[in-house]
Amino acid sequence: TVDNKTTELDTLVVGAGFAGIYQLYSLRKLGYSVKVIDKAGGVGGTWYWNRYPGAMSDSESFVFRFTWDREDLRTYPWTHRYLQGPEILKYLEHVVDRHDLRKDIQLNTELLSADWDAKQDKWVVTTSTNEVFVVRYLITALGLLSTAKLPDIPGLDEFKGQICHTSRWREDFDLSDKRVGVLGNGSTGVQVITALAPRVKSLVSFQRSPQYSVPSGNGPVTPEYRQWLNDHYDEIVESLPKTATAFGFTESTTPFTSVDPDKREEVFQRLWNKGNGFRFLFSEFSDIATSKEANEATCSFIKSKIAQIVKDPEKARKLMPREPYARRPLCDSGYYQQFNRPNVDIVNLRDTPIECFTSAGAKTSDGEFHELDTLILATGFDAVEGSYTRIRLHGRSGESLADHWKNGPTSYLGCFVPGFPNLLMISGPQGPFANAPPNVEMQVNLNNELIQRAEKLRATGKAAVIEAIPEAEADWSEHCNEVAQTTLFPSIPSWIFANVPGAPKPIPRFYLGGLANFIAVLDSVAKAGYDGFAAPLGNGRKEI
Ligand code: NA7
Repeated sequence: TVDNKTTELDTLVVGAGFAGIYQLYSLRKLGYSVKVIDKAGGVGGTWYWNRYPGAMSDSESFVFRFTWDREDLRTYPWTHRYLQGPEILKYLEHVVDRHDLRKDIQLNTELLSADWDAKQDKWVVTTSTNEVFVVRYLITALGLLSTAKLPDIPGLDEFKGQICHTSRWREDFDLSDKRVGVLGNGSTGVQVITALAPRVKSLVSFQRSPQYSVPSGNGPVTPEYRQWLNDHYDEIVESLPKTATAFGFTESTTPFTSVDPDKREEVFQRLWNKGNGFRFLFSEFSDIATSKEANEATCSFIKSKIAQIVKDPEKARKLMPREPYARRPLCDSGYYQQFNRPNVDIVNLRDTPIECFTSAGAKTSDGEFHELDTLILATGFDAVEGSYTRIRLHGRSGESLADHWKNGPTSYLGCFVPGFPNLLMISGPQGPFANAPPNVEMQVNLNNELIQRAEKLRATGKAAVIEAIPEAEADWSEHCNEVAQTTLFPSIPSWIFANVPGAPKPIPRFYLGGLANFIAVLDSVAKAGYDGFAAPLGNGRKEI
């Protein structure tokens, strides 16, 4: 028999990363009973799990933190333009302690199932600890990228060396005298390759899609700069939601073609010198992500840099991207330079795919055998909906969320799914694509606004739940698709824009219209009497 403990709460929050921490803090402040559960053994979410060498946020330090604690914003120490993974983890632990949040966070507790009980308008949640939580609101702060994706390559199970996915890093691995293979070269692969190349006996990077990367421009910040930030933090915080990406700079409104052709190279060089992938993509030209001409010029510039940096022409050839610059932009601290080391090589998997792994390494289609002691899988994540479809989540009709999303993940405003009342997703599918902490803060604030509205109605005897109507979901999904089609992102099957097999049309996993436009939509939704939400909380219609 199972010994179930039942706890009744207003709200259960799942996930103790940036989103869960702020959600807990703010709901507690509003006076609701709330608990956070997380399957990890510590807080920090992404930064708890991703402990591979080189892990770093490429949002700049001054905007990769909470803005709601202004005193902490000004006093918490940091030294460099970017924060390394362990520093971010330490910061989040600090926030949890500073606000005494730990007492409402239950670790080592995984959400197993959640069922909507329409008789009492509550979620009944079971966990890996044999507990039951009966809650009015279920807030999922599961993270965009938390379910590791493992490659399906023959013989992988037979590999006898050390092996791990980057999000399950094995701190006990000694790599110094090892022949290391790294599979994958997204943000993670680029960071781990750059960090490990100088430290290992040899490293071979297996790349299916070589990527564009620009310098991060990392370095120490001066006390004067920090003081300037402290003096201006109020304006900075206010400006973030008025921008598209919330990365701490204002996106350019200057189209590439409006700039004198003789001056364009100079602009690219300035961007290269300044560093940061998002600045490169958005801060000087307005249309690199949307105009073919601008994009091609950007590709040519970065390719010319690769050719200059990488001395061996054959390695340089293999490192050249063969696609538009239309993925999540990368930046690095000397990534291409690593390939000038004699102990570092690249295998281009489009030319020579891995046929199989054996106990001792990888065999590629050209007949070469790559002997490996260690294999690092930097193969990314079952992104966005991957965190949801693996849990048993059943809505009003008993339909599972996985079933609801069989043609691809959709939502109203990135947070709400019809048939799943009072399920509030933070960073759910088709939410805005922007710097995580400000983006998450905005979504938490939205949740709080809706919860307060529903609770006020309930206090007057109305059975109010927060539930999107199907037309609202369909319209929002269509809108996300239209916006995405104005960009070059759909041309590449990256985790930002998935082409779900069998889906009637490709489904973007994000609203690519920017944070400021998203907030404008939220404002008009509220002004129209909570358009797209079921009555009595909303107007029960879809008008805007
Ligand atoms: P990404 O960006 O999804 O990168 C995964 C990489 O792994 C990418 O290079 C993939 O190649 C490669 N991959 C995945 N599966 C395979 C197989 N089966 N064979 C060969 N190569 C494979 O994940 P990251 O962890 O780097 O970054 C995720 C985000 O985290 C990042 O954007 C930041 O926002 C934080 P492909 O490109 O699919 O050809």
